[in-house]
This record gives sequence, C-alpha cells and structure tokens, in this order.
Amino acid sequence: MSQVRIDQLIPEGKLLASGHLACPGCAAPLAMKLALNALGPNTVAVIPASCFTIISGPWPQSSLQVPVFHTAFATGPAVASGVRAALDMQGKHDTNVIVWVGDGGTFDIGLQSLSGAAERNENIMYFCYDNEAYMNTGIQRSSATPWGAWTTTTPAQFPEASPKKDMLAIMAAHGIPYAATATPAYPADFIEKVMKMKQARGTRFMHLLSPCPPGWKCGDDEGLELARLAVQSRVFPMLEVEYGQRWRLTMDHAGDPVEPYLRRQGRFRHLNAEQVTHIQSEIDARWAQLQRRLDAETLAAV
Ligand SMILES: Cc1ncc(C[n+]2csc(CCOP(=O)(O)OP(=O)(O)O)c2C)c(N)n1
Ligand code: SF4
Repeated sequence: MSQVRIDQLIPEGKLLASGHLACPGCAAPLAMKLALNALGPNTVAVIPASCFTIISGPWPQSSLQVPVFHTAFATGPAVASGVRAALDMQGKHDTNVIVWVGDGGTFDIGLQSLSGAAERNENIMYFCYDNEAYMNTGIQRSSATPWGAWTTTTPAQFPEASPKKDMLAIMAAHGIPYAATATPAYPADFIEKVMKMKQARGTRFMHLLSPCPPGWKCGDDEGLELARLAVQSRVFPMLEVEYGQRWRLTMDHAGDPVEPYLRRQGRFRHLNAEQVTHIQSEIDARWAQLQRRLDAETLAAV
C-alpha cells in the first residue's frame, strides 16, 4: 500500500489552471494536475490530437503552465524524442519530457512511434490516459474499448467484439526501465509511480484508467468511483514492471463481481446475463494468467 500522504501530494500547484475545457467529471485533468504536481514546472508536455488538446487549450490561453507541443496524432513519442535531443544539446538534462495522449493515440495510431521510442530507450515519460474510446471525435471504438461496450461505431446490436489490447504487456515486452498502470481514483498510488518515473532514466510508460462520463454514459460524479470499482473487480489490475521482468502488484484486488461496475454505465446497459457472465469469466482467466506471471517472478527472484 502507498506510503504517500495525500495532503502532501496535492498542494496548490497551479501547473494546471482552472478554467480548462474538459467536460464536468472528466478524470483526465485531475490526472494531469497530480502528475504535474509530482513532476514540477521543469517539464515540457507533448500532446497529440485528443481531448487533452482541447482541455489544455490554445496558446496563449493554455490551461497548462508548462510548455506544450501540440502535435499530430501519430507522432507523440517521435516529437518527444526530438524535444529531448534539443534539450540535451542545451545541457537541460533535468527537464522532464512527457507525452500525454489518449488510448486511440496509444493503442492504435501512435503505437509504431511509441514502440520505436521504447526500442531506442528514449529518455521520455509517456502517459496514456485511457478512456476506452476516441472520445474527442464522438466516442468511436479504439482497441482499448472493452468487449461488449457500446460506442458510436459499435451500436448496441453489434457491441465491441474484440478484447481490449494488453498495452502494459506490450510495453513491458520492450524491456523498458519502468511501466505501470494507475488511475487518478487512487491518487497516492498514482503519484508514487510518477515519482518513480521521474527518478528513472530511459523510456517510462504509464497506462492510466481515466473515466469519461459522456463516453461511459455515467453521472458526472461517478467516474472516480467507477475507476475504483474497475480496480476492485480486477478489470484493471494495478501493476508495475521493471525492465520487462519484475512484475509487481501495487494494490490488493478484492476480486469483487464485475456486474455492479458494468450496470452503472450506459455503454454496457444492453448486456444480458450471459454476456456479463462471459465478461466475468474473461476477467478471472486473465487474473489467473497474471497470477502465474507474478508467481514465476517470485520464484525467479528466490
Ligand atoms: C491522422 C488523424 N486522424 C484523425 C484525427 C481526428 N482526431 C482528433 S482527436 C481524435 C480522437 C482521439 O482519441 P484518443 O486518442 O482516444 O483521445 P481522446 O479523444 O479519447 O482523449 C481523432 C480521431 C486526427 N487529428 N488525425
Ligand atoms: S469527452 Fe470524455 S475524455 Fe473528453 S473531455 Fe469530455 S469527459 Fe473528458
């Protein structure tokens, strides 16, 4: 469990100003606020096309009080690699370079750029805020959309038929120094991980579960609670992986039934009992697979 006290973590850092352009209840600005509080002002953010392009807003009215490079959808890690190289040439080795990008920009269209940066072990931090669809352009499915979910490109009669891509495992397979999952719904755990990222060197990756009320069809005040239910029902395991090898659970997962998590979201409202049972069995199977991996790591370390 986390050793970090939350009142020490959320001082009145104003690196994300009020008046940003997110919908009510969006988790992404909270995640950014927490991350920047941990990283500090000596940070450059590279933001590909996404809701966060809108949330941060155009210069000179940007809600982010750090330099921002808005870039094309597919190019976040490539642009960040260039920013890093330029800063290093100026001797600014301590400036943090982060990429802040949605699941569409990560799981799908930016994957080659991300894989290239990871393979070169570029000295950058990559944050994927995963709201499980292309939200900015109207809730189209991405390869992060969970099986059975409604989106505007997967109507209720034909809901998402593919399982969600295992992005953490894909990034861990690159052998990068640090990869983790987190959510702003557990802020202390999240900030601890950001601090570890800050101290490490090389490519660091974080997969953030980031609820989106319009896309998930939930109340403005329900997103963070749903993210906690996702963790407690093992939909979204909280993990760290070092150098692709050392896998570690960072929070206990009660293994609560998934049904309450699904039933509170309109995007799952059409599911029948058999489909809910299928989702539960997939979660259980993935958890058993994860447990085998964690056990193998423990044995290897002895
Ligand atoms: C090459 C390209 N295709 C499509 C778009 C249009 N576009 C802008 S933002 C966006 C959705 C981004 O989705 P995601 O990365 O999941 O972030 P979110 O909007 O959910 O925050 C799309 C499709 C674009 N800007 N560039
Ligand atoms: S559409 Fe969703 S992800 Fe985008 S700003 Fe609104 S709540 Fe946030």
